[in-house]
Amino acid sequence: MNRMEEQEEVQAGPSKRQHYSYIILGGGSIGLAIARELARLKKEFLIVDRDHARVEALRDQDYEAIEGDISNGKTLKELPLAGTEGVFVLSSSFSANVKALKHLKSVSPKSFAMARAIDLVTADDLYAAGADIILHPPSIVAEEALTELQKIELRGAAWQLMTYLKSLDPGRKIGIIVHDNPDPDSIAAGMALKEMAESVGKAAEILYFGPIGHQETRAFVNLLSVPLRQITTAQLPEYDVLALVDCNTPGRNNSLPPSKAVNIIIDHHMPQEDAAAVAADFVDIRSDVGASSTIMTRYVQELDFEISSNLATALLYGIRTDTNEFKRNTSAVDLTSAAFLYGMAEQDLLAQIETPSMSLETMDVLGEAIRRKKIEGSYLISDVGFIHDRDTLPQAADHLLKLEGINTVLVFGMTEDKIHLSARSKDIRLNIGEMIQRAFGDIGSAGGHQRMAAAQIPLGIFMGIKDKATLLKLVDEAITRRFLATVGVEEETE
Ligand SMILES: [Mn+2]
Repeated sequence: MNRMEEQEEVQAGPSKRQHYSYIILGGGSIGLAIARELARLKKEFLIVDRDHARVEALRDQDYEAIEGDISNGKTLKELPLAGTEGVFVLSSSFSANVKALKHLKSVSPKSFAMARAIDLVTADDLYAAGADIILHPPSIVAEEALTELQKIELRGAAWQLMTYLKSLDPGRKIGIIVHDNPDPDSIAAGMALKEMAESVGKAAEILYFGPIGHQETRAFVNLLSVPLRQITTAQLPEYDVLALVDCNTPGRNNSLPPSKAVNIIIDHHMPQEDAAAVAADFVDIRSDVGASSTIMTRYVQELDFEISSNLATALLYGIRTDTNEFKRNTSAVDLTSAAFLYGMAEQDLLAQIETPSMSLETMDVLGEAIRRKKIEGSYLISDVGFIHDRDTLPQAADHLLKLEGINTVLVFGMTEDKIHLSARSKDIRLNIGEMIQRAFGDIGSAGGHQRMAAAQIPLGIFMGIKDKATLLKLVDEAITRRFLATVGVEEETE
């Protein structure tokens, strides 16, 4: 093929699509292994190889591939490099890889380059030519490709984030926004980002808008002395750089104005709407892990960043709570991250967080729940009346379940416009989640599982009742009757 045709090929291929997440230079066996993984992860990518037959074979497998000599500067110049997450330089020729890297870094200095080393001796030359990461084939081929790619991506992201933090002007202040009503995972991830920023001399503060509702989270913040600042949108201009952790869209699960631009996004939830709305200088959203704390732990590991035992404790607790003790949305990375943190974390502190001292309101609600309990066989029902904080209900229910002879507990209370219910059961023949769903699903939102359940019922028609005592009485009767009828207990039988 002559040079003219080769250039036409280069232009004809990518014109089909404007943007690729990855570009693979060299479509041999390693290139193909990476391509398969990228395809499985539904990433957009383009393969460049100078061998005509190989390109044809790749296209037969539905990969987007074009012919081009990767050691030629012109080939690199014509590639759609803008906005790519990374470029793999994988040919089997060391000199072609070095040339490709040099051209790549001259036409697109910001491109993240991962280059194949034939042996570890040549790795230094590849670094000198501009490689950000060296892939050493035996380890890639030997290990499962998925974990390898996950590792490569995390390593790439860790370095990109660090590079970004370093590039910020020293005087700029970073505001790290954890979501409204922050949970331990978001706070721990925010703490990690703060430590990373401070390690390169950048000031950072962890910010939140909503209240910290759950008692264990308050214990977590106090015991680990997490520096958190509650702010309002009016205070946002104090920060030059904004980061979102554990959420990914301004205005969604955080009180940022939806039009507000953010600079950093780190999350493990998929964006709800089109991904185009999620834009920042640095974005790392990976829904294949169970916690944002896992992502931050991997960053810390990749960067060989020394962390305090406080941060290790926080991250471990974040992973454990977000994966519900590794029972929900858990991946192998969550477990290896937790294992990494375990030795550094303070176990005593974790134990204290899990058994926090009780707030006055919880104590009041528990007192009320005990005083107003009604027992029907092994069922205990308690109406605690008006409440401010609905998080007090599950805690009261947990305590009441400890009562001798009681297997199932229902505690409920009222806020301005809703009735909140919390149920617990240790009766293995009963699925309390299903029971609550059957009893209240048609008049409110209800759900749960074998041992715990919750429901919220809009006050609706009861709202018209002005007399509080009457309202309480009616609600109490209605809820109790429905619950007992569903579990099959008739009132006043004992
Ligand atoms: Mn989370």
